Amino acid sequence: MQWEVLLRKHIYALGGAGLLLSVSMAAVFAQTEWTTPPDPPEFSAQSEPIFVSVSDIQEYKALPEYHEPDFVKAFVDAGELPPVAERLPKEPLVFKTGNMPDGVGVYGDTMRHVIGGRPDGWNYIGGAIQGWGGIDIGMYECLTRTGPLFQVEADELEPLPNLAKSWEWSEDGHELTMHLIEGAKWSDGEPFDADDVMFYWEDNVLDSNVAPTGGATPEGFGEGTTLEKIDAYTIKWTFKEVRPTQYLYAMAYGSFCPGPSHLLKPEHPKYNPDNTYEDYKNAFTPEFLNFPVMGAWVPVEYRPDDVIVLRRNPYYWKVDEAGNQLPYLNEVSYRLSTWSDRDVQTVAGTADFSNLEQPENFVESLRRSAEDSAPARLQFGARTIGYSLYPNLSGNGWGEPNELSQAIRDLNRNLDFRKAVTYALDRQSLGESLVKGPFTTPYPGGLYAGTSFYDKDSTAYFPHSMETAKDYLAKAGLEDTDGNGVVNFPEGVAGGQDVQVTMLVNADYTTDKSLAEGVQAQMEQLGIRVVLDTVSGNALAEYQQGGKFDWAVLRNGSDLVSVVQGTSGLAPVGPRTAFSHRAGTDGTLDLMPFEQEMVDTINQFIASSDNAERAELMKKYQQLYTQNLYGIGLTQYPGALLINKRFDNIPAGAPIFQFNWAEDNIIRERVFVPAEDQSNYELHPNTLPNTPGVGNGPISK
Ligand code: BQZ
Repeated sequence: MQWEVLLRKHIYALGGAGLLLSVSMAAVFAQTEWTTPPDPPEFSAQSEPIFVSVSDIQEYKALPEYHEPDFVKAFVDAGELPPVAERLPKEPLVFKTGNMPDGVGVYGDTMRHVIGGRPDGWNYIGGAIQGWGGIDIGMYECLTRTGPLFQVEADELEPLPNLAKSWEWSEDGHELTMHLIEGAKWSDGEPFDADDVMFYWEDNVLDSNVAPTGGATPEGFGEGTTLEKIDAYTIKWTFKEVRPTQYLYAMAYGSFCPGPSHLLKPEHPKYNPDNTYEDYKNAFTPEFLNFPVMGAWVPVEYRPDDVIVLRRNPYYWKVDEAGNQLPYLNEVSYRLSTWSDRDVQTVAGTADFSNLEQPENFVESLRRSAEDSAPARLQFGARTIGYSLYPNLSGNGWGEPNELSQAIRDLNRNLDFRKAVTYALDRQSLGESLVKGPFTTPYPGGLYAGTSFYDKDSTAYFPHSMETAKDYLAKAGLEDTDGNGVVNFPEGVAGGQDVQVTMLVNADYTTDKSLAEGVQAQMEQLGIRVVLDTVSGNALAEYQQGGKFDWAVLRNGSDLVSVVQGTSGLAPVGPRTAFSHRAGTDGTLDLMPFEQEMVDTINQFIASSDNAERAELMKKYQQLYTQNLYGIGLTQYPGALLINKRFDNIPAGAPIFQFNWAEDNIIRERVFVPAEDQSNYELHPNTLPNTPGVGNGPISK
């Protein structure tokens, strides 16, 4: 088989690959109808991380001198920028040379991304989307950082300081005092301080009219948690739980990345009665250039359906140990194309970065990358990409279902119906429909076989059996009374019509559509009609958050991969925390008993700092999830990092997805191109944000 030859060149025995596998024989199920999942076929991660301590990666300290690119120095000499030392905080974040695979870098060059998303605005905390693919990760910095944790020893795991440079717990463990980096500035020179943090918390997270893009909700930080400003650079959390270190992960990317309050506050309806919340969310369209960021790069050009160009942030608050202000790369760009094209262009060398996550592209990418002349290196990691079918479990109106959808919701809440669906799924053939070979493996649902909390014996797996599936369908009271091959609701339910399910699918990915079509075909054999509702990524978020679906086929987030990142997404711990079960129109969550047990287990997990207890709680969670089919797993497979060979400082074993995506994990602000390998690909060489003539559109409002 072609892939065998290609793989052999690339990979060897599966190692830890940054994800520790723990197998416990302790919890053995009482033998029932389900089994444990089949052992995945041998697969290889190409390289393993070099495990370090958090302190090996970075520290905060003042250095004797600082440096900047020559072209930036020209702006200083022209009086258009303050000297670099004045543009840096008192104690910048210093990346340690020992953790840089290729050491201190040099300035220059650009990293060219291709993405399938599209920007609808820069107000990330207000709910606007920038198109994904690392744009937001490069623009918005968060209190803590977890992407690079793939290289941190498992027993030393805790989020990296970031905008919060240090913190300490009170004696009683209910208070967490955090110290923000002092003297850092937004990319427009305005100071960053606690007012930015409090605006994000009070007027975006706590304001239920705002849906921050990273999905933050108050419950994500614990029921009843409060946050207060102590002074310009000090904030204090107060939790009901004792020392819930878990929430430090929620203060990382996605859910606690403050925006520039000096620009956003005047647009927020609380401070500007002329604005609606929609006006606030869309206050900074993609045409608005030089949107102030704390990130390494600033948007300076936007051409619809063509490109977004970002140039280095002259006030970026991180340096290397030689005092060089980061980033080394002067520019990053994002071609607005498709996710599949990202793979194709990176393999071909016309782009520089891709998370190879669509199996349809695996073999061709492997073939090309195996050639010595290949422009990009390809590095497979562990199986951290997975898809599930999520039945909408709300029975009390979330998403305002019509009569048919309400009847489907009621079926979704019936375990016999969910068992019929899971037994009808032939996961092996679903995986092989994406790519042949050792990549995919049947995925039962729940925690991934790779996280350190995974326990095979706590994982219920219902092997494919169409006969058993049909038995369960009958048990759920469904029969094909009109003989058209599709079962009908019982008399008096939805007029006894055919059981027809609307299934939400992300239109931006070939893989999502392939899987959905596979599920649709297998459900047809079972006797359920599935209608695909295929929507673009930006619209998908609204359908999903709005409950506008009967079923959804979704690629899973970091919560099921790492457990500690996005933990509040593991169960409906609050009205707006779970993918597939949110509060109904009356604001209440109609949890089923097993869901309540899942919520209690997650809350206990978050409140516990005892590792043994946490491991046991996750076994219980896995049993509840997989025995009750909270989500119905489909397939799971590894991703591969594709990066152009000219870049240095790419950490060994960086997974494309674990605590976060590779755009965060590889620490792009430390990535550089040796002088002798630098390209002429920069689109706006020798320019800086907030300088006239760079891109199209206004420099500021
Ligand atoms: C990676 C990622 C960086 C979002 C997005 C996209 C959105 C989801 C998810 C992935 C894209 C890439 O994923 O597929 O490889 O570059 O951007 O953010 O799927 O539709 O809403 O959660 O991260």
